[in-house]
Amino acid sequence: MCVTTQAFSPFLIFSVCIGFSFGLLYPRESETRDVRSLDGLWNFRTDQKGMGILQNWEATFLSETGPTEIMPVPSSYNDITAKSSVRDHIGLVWYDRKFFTPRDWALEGRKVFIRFGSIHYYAYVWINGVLVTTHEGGHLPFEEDITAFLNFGKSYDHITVAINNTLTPTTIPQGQVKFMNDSKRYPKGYMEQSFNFDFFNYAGIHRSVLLYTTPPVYIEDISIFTSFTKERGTNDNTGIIWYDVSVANPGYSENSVESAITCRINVYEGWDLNGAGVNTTALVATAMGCNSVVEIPKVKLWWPFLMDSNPGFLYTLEILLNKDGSKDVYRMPAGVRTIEWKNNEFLINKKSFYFHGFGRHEDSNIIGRGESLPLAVKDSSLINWIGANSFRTSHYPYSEKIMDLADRLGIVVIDECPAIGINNFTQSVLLEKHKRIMTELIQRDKNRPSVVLWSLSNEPLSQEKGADVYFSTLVNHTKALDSSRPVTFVTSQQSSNDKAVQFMDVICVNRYSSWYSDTGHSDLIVRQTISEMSAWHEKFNKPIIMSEYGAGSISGFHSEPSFLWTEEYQAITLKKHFEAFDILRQKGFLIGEMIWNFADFATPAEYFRPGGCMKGVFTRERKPKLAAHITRRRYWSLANSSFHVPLPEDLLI
Ligand code: BDP
Repeated sequence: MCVTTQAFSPFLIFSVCIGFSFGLLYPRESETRDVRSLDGLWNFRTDQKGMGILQNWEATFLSETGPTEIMPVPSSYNDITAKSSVRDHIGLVWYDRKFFTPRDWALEGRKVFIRFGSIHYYAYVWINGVLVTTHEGGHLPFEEDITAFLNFGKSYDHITVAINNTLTPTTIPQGQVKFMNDSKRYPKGYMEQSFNFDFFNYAGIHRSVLLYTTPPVYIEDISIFTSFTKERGTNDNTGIIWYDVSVANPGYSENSVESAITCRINVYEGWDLNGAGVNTTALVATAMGCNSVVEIPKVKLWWPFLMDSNPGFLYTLEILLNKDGSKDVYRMPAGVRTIEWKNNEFLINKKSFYFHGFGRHEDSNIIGRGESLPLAVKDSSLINWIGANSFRTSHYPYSEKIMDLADRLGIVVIDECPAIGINNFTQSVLLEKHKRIMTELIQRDKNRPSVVLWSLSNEPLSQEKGADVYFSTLVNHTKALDSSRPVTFVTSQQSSNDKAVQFMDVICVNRYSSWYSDTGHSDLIVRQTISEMSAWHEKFNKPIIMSEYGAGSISGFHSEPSFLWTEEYQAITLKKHFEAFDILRQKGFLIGEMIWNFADFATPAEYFRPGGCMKGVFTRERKPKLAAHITRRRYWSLANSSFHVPLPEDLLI
């Protein structure tokens, strides 16, 4: 949908495009919807050379096809067992389990969907032996209407999922499988998988598997766009939410009499993190129509953490759909905020916002990239402790649970697509896939107040032939879906040779001064950082975020004078960058600094990495290194000087 906001409000004039014709709303219970989880212990087995497909393993229970293991869902499968053959498996793996579908789910023309939060990388899904859907690409949800395949209270249902983790030059991210043909050195059929990234290629059913129901005519999608305007003669603001509800199956009628579809929107103060009901006394605004605007008097704005004493304020948007006898109710969180960007500034709610945060990974011991609520909450709490106001979902979209916490806590997010290290830009198949994944990402996260910037890719070979056409096409595609947010990608090239930065709204640069170049020479960091960032700004006149910098340290390694891999060397590296950033901020175009990385994370077996990438300011177990304390001082001091936030009393440094 493209709306000209002037049509709804006399105070604002600009047009913005939001919305899609298909939907993937997060499954939430309501008076008209049920949700059931299929998380739990599934059966699992690896498959050699696609035998399972040839032998139709989906037609029977997996345990009847050969030996199986017990596999928790959600989780990466790699680190769950004690077998390297599971950890390092390349190719297909299989999962199955039984479940029960209630009899009353068959009543009143209801529909039943199955929804996967993320499967990495390629998924096939069978219900009772019938292939119901396939999906390519990890980190994003997909769903299917499976009403026609279920047994509804008669007997159990059986679900089988096969997953292929193989990455190729036309997957996103890319990878290569190499067959080793030298029979003196390798057994027959030996293969190795390599990629253009350093994190472990965890695979499996990474996020929750949910069954949910809808009425026959149902709310398929909602797009919102928010703004606010001063109330005349007061210090208050009126919040404005433009919304667009798309309705699925609108032609359905119980008694074959055509009747109109009506939508009513109620806005309540506050949001229950489980989306379970509302406090009716907190109703603040209401509107009629499936595509309209609702205005909130004396609005409470969504503010980033540390910019306001009440960050992350959310309203509940309640959508009531009525068609004939069929009703549907869906509730979602909504934060009212604006974003703007200029050549030297980023503004949230018309105030200058400076990103100070991290690149992260979804990564931890045992569960790999599996979704974990305790971990998501622990990480949010450490982000809070350290005084970060933002993170980048490096190098793929994060789970909806992490994103929900960011919305609720006011943590600002740069939302990144899984296209890391991509190259070979003349393949249209890659571009088409990349566009589809951006569509799916925007579809999932378009309504989140925390998301302020789309990142198309991390460190593509953007100096290569074709990168200009490729990235300008992607920018146009992204802006056609959402013109309300700026677009970037993260470059590791030089300002002199990069072909894609010219199309971006914000420049994000990764640089490892004194680590990957001039290793050990931390005395060069200030000079090099200032001259490089200034060169980018001089050439492109756009705002810059230093999106990665840092050094590896092994927790417990110390030396004075500092030396590579010690906690002191990592701390000095960060401190020297802070010095450079202060000078660059005076020059007026640096809008953010993000340390690589929040926590240590797993990598493939590499002789130059001591058991993982050790650039975390926290260990993989989330214990603070010296760098965490240095960063904590820095980040709280930034909040103190910009917004008079008091420094924590327990700062150690
Ligand atoms: C950067 C990559 C990041 C790596 C980092 C490193 O963007 O994914 O983890 O290098 O090598 O270039 O530590």
